[in-house]
Amino acid sequence: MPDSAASLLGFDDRDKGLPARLARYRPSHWSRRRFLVAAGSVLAALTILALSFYSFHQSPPPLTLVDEYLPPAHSNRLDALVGPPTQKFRDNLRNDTQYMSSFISAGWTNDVMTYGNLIYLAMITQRVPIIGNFTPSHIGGDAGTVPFSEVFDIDYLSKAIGSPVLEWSDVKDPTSEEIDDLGCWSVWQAVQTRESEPRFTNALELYGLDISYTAGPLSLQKIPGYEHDPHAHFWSIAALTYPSGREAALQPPQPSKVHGALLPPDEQLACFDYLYYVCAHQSFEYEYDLSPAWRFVVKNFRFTSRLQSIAEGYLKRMFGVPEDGPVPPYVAIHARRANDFSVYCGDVPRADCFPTMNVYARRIAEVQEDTRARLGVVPEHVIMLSDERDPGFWDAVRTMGWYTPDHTAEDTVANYGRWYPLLIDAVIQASGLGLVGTDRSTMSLLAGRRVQDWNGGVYLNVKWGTPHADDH
Ligand SMILES: Nc1nc2c(ncn2[C@@H]2O[C@H](COP(=O)(O)OP(=O)(O)O)[C@@H](O)[C@H]2O)c(=O)[nH]1
Ligand SMILES: *[C@@H]1O[C@H](CO)[C@@H](O)[C@H](O)[C@H]1NC(C)=O
Ligand SMILES: [Mg+2]
Repeated sequence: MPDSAASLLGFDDRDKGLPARLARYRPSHWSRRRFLVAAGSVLAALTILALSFYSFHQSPPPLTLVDEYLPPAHSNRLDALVGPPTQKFRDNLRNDTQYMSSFISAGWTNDVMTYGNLIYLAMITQRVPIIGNFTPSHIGGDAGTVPFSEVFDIDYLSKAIGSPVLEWSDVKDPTSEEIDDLGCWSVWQAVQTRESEPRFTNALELYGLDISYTAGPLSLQKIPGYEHDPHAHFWSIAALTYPSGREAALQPPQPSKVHGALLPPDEQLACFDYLYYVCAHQSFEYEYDLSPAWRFVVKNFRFTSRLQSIAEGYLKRMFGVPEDGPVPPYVAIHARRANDFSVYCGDVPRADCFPTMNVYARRIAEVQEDTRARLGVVPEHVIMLSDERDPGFWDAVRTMGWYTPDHTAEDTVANYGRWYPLLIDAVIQASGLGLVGTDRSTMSLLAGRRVQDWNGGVYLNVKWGTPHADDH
């Protein structure tokens, strides 16, 4: 039976050996008497608080809102730079501001998510993010790049998140011939076991950045050494941007490609090779409602009004409604069917692997049921968007009475460029009252979240892989 007061309070004497300097932190130091005195004081304080609260209850004191992550003194996003784009990027960095950058190298939606992760990481470390253009991969390497700000309203984004967002073309003159050395962390070398090199990027070619990489610590990986999941946590990476975490992780840098420069990771412009596989809590986190990168950042990637109105023109011509009339409510289907998805079919023939029109029709009916019950609206128009090239597929779509944007007849590529069939399709996927997407497609996923969060609509996915995959 315990007899000391400390034991009665649930403490024991295990830490008697603590040095005197630390003894006051020892729980057993809290004698019963001190506990009673402390409890008395707390009670008194609570009474005073309650009384003052009562006397103020009709006019609560105004709150002072502090924009925690807002880097100081930049209300216009370009104020986060010294001035117009310079020949060498460093000449345009303000000496009172810290920055962050990273690069992309995957399909367009993956790249949107990667920029979202970069911006979120910059927010939580109070740095100004510098993002680059979108680079072509699925649409053909020779298609050229497209600026982020041609797709998304970057001024809106900066205001919405309370932090300036910069593009490389704001920082460094895109026509500059200068090749700037820069020290960056390689997250990729730390989190995956298949390749020894940093993640490939176009940073040299696009921005004239000759990067010397330092491999990140293996502890960046969520499950260190586990070959099937290359995710890292936002805060493990963030730790590298503070002196203590940086010092602890430093190792010899690898030579840059052009100058053979050996540079430790830059402190003013923190940079990382690749931030796609990053999460706060769960791998592939954009799939979950908690996703902070979606909720704090990518939700605010609103299409530019130019792109939105181009897409609305397509919708009106498709539906045969007047140019100055409203677009009727519709449901979009995103059918992802290209070879990078059919490889997952294995031995199952394509026709059995991907969903049939009837499988889509059942999901459309479910979307309509939901909007009827919840919003009192039944979107009758259905639009199919897909990366399928087989004309037989598109014939079947028309047989269902569904609409499709006609990028051939509209001459989209000649009028707007190689990126626009994709961009217009993405806006159409995002602007309906419902999206029926393809399971495991990030393009469906982001479009679906836009439909949910922007339009109050419904997002359902179709499962695929076998003829009965979507049975439910
Ligand atoms: N135009 C057009 N392109 C598509 C469509 N679906 C897929 N693609 C192309 O395929 C790429 C898919 O890669 P990504 O965007 O990363 O999404 P995911 O692979 O589906 O997760 C897109 O970026 C487009 O280039 C579509 O409905 N319309
Ligand atoms: C920072 O830059 C400003 C403006 O160019 C300059 O006046 C100031 O002296 C600089 N401060 C430091 C510490 O270099
Ligand atoms: Mg992809």
